[in-house]
Amino acid sequence: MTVRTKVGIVGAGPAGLLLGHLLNLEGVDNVIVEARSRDYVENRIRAGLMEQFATDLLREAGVGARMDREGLVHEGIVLRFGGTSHRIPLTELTGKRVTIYGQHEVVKDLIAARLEAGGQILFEASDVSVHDFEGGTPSIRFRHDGRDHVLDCDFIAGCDGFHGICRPSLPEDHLSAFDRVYPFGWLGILAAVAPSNDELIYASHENGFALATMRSPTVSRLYLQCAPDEDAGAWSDGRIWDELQTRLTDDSGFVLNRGPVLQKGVTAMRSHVVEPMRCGRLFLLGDAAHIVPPTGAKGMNLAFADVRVLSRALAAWYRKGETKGLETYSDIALRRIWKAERFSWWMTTLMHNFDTHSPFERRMQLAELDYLTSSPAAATTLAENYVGLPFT
Ligand code: RFL
Ligand code: PHB
Repeated sequence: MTVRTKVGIVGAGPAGLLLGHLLNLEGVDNVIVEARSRDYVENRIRAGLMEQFATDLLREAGVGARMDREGLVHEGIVLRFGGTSHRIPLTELTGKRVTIYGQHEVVKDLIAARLEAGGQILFEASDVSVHDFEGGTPSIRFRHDGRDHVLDCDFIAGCDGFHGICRPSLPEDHLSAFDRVYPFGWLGILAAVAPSNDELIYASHENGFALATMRSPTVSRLYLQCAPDEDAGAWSDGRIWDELQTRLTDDSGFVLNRGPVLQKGVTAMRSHVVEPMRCGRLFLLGDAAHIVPPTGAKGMNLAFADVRVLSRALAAWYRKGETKGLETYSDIALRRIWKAERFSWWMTTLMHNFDTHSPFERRMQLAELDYLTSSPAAATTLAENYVGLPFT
C-alpha cells in the first residue's frame, strides 16, 4: 500500500513525537513509524530532568498540563564530595529552573495528544528502510499489520535513536563521526520510596560516582557508577542500597530512604556526534545524531532542541517556501550540541573514578569541585550549562 504525507518520521521517542506534534500545529501533515509497541515506548524508563526551554516548549505546544501538575520544579542541585555537601543555587545564579518529569510521561502525553487529534502512529512496524532522500522523492518502506507499505514524503526525519536505521542509511562518506567511550557505566534503579532529599545529589566518592534523583514524591531513581558490562543481576537490592548509602554519605548523617526496587538496569556511557545532520531530504534528530553520557542530563533536552530548530525550518518552508532554515538546520543544531557534549564530558570526567587516574588526578578532581562550590563565577558556569544555554 502506498500513502503520501509531507514529513515521514521514523521513531516515536521524544524527538519523533514532539516533531510530529509541532508540525501538526503548523498544519504540516506527517506520519510516524515506530518499531516498538505503544506499551513498550510508554514504559521505557530513561531521562528525568528537563531544562526550562523544554518545559516551555511543551507548554506552548499545549502538552504541558500534566507536567505542570505532576512535575517537580527544582532550583538547585547538591554536589557531594569529601564527605561534605554543597548546594549549587541554579535559579539564584541563572534565573532558570529545571523540572523532574519522566521521559516516559512526556512520551505518554505526546502520544495521547496525537491520537486525540486524530493523528496516527504506526507502532510495531518492521523492516523499516529509507530511500531516495538524496533526490526529490524520498520514501519510507516498512511492514505493518502483515503488509508491505510505502510512505512517499517530501522529507524524512530520522528520530530513531542511537540504534536506528536512518544514520546507517546515509552514504558512509557523507558523515564524520566523533566518539568517546567511557570505561564505566551506570547501574540505575527505580524504587518505590520517597526521595531522601528534595534536590538531586551528585556524589563523587572514592568507590565511584552516585546520583540520587527522583520521579515523584513517592518514587526515587538512583544511579551507581559500575563497570560498563556490569551484570545487574549480580547486585542484590541490599548490596545496591548499601553501596548507594556509602557513596552518598556526608558529615550531616545523611540516611538514604530504602524501599522496594521496581526496576534495575545498566547503561553504558559514551559521547557520539555525527556531522552533518542532514543528507538531501533526510534530517537526523536527537539520539540518532548524537548521544551524551547522562551525567549532565542533556540527551532528551538536546533532542527537543533539534526539534525546535527543524520544526520551525519546515514550517517556514511549507508556509513561505523558505529554504534557509533547512539549509542551516545542521549548523545551528550542532552549535548547541557541541556545547552540551562538552559539558556532559566535563561533568562526567569531573565526577567519576577512572582506573587510569593517579592520586594526582583525584586531587585535581577534588580541587575543581572545591573551586566550583566556593567561587560564584565557577558555580555560575556549571549552573548556566546545567539549566541549558540560551538559544543563539
Ligand atoms: P529514543 O528515545 O531512543 O527514541 C527513538 C525511537 O525510535 C525507535 N526506533 C525505530 N523506529 C522505527 N524503525 C526503526 N528501525 C527504529 N529503530 C528505533 C525506538 O524504538 C524509539 O522509540 O531517541 P530520541 O527521541 O532522540 O530521544 C533521546 C532520549 O531518549 C535520550 O537522549 C535520553 O533518554 C537521555 N537521558 C537523559 N536526557 C535528558 O535530557 N535528561 C536526563 O535526565 C536524562 N537521563 C538519559 C538519562 C538516558 C539514560 N539512558 C538509559 C540511556 C538517564 C539514562 C539512564
Ligand atoms: C534522572 O532523573 O534520571 C537523571 C537526572 C539527572 C541526570 C541524569 C539522570 O544527570
